[in-house]
Amino acid sequence: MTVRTIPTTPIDDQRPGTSGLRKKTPVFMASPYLENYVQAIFDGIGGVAGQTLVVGGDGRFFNDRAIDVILRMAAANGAAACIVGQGGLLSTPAASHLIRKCKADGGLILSASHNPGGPDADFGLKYNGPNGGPATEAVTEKIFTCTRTITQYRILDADGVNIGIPGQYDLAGMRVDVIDPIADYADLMETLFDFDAIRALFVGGFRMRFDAMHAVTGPYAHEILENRLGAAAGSVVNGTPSPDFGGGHPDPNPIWAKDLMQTMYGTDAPDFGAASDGDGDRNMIVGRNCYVSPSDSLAVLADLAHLAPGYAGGLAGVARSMPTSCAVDRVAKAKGIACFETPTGWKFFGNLLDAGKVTLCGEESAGTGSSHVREKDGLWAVLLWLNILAQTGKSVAALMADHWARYGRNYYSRHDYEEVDTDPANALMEQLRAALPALPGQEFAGLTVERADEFSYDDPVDGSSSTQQGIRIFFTNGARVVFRLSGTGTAGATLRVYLERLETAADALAQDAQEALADVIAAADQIAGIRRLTGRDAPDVIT
Ligand code: G16
Repeated sequence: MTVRTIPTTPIDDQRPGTSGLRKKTPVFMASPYLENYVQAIFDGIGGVAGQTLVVGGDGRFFNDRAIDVILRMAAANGAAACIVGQGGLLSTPAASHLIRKCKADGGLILSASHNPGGPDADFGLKYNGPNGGPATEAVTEKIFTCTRTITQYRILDADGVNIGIPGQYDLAGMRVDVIDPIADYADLMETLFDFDAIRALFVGGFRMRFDAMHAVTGPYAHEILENRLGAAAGSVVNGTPSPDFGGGHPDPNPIWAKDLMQTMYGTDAPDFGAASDGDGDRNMIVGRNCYVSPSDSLAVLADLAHLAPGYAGGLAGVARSMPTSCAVDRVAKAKGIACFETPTGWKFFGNLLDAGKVTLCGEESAGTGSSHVREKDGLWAVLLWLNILAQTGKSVAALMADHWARYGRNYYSRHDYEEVDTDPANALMEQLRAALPALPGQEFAGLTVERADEFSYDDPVDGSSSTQQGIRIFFTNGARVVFRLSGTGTAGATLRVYLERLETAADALAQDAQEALADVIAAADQIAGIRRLTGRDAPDVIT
């Protein structure tokens, strides 16, 4: 086995986005694209000599071959050990847990999350630090700098190890531990939730459907929901991970999890429905005839988390990304705990969690999580919901009605315009930015602008500052619209328009969200000229 040092030159487009580097699969497969980026990660974090790394991914097309390259490069760069999920599988939250549990120096997670997988679809890679969380902006910037200055990468010229069989292997002096990807994570869940109470729920005839969307959470859900908790066999559907996610789009929202929605809104629906995404960090919650928006889910979990043993002592504080609805803010206020508002991206929660300032965090993009790991966690959210349902004996719809009656309802929706040409998308944002000072006082679709700004964030823990994190327009009636360009797409630009309005009148809490937001939607289009600038009549995805 020899270590080869291969000369290379920088590749232009390796700037990480909201969550690592995501590109079309053929881009990653064209050597040395992956090799350059892996070497840049290693160099950007100051080298991996003597380090232990966790490596795993969501099983999408190219996952196994990419892991083979990463292991041979880690060995060639002097890493002491790599811990790899059997078959190259690790859900993102399970990888975060392993990094923390094994006190590893960090991890490489292979996923493009909710984006489709396959030879012509998407691939991604990100680095998580020793706290188990996504690299901070500062580390990400160092990695990016290394992609711009790279001159060579190191790789072992050898056969890799068989990651299909658990065991301990040696790769030119680097230990490779191939482990069961599920057991540690499932054990962690048992420490947080009342498994006996949830088991009793199922014994009593409670029915659920968990749609794993042919992605990584399937084996985790089979083990936890069916084997450990006794949900009926068949409660987990689409539970076998496939490299192209069964040809589907593993994004747990009402559009892409349509089958689950139809089941939950059909006759004889189960009591509870849930879905997770490609890498298992997102979740969707839906009761019988009752879809729960991610922002509402965060608010309900913040309100009732104390019903689960892991959170019985209460929450230190909560955090949400800026575009997430303000529903959780009122829960925090009622409980007298802090509520932080961060930019989009789970990496921004890491410092708050590490410093013990918050226990629960969440985002409108179907992500909720807690201090148990440093990633959002799909199955964790499902289990917390189950624990709350078991303790209260109420249905999802009844819990939502209770919540809105107490706190009011933040009608909320996100409209996505996907694969818009980059130039008009950038022009739209530029025009909005330029218009900000003149907006207050103006009226659009019957709503008057109170204030308008561009969100920036000063991290209260490390003092770092992040600017241009979304354009916000607040109306005098308390409604809000936010405009951002997504940082996770792989083709063109995705314009995200986040719409929100608080309603407290008792007889107006059960409206359709799009109808309740009709004036905010119209105002957003008038202010930003969405139709005019993008040429689109309607959003591609509404969540
Ligand atoms: C990632 C980030 C999330 C973010 C989401 C959408 O999630 O971790 O914090 O909310 O992307 O980001 P954007 O609006 O920039 O597309 P995931 O599940 O894709 O890893």
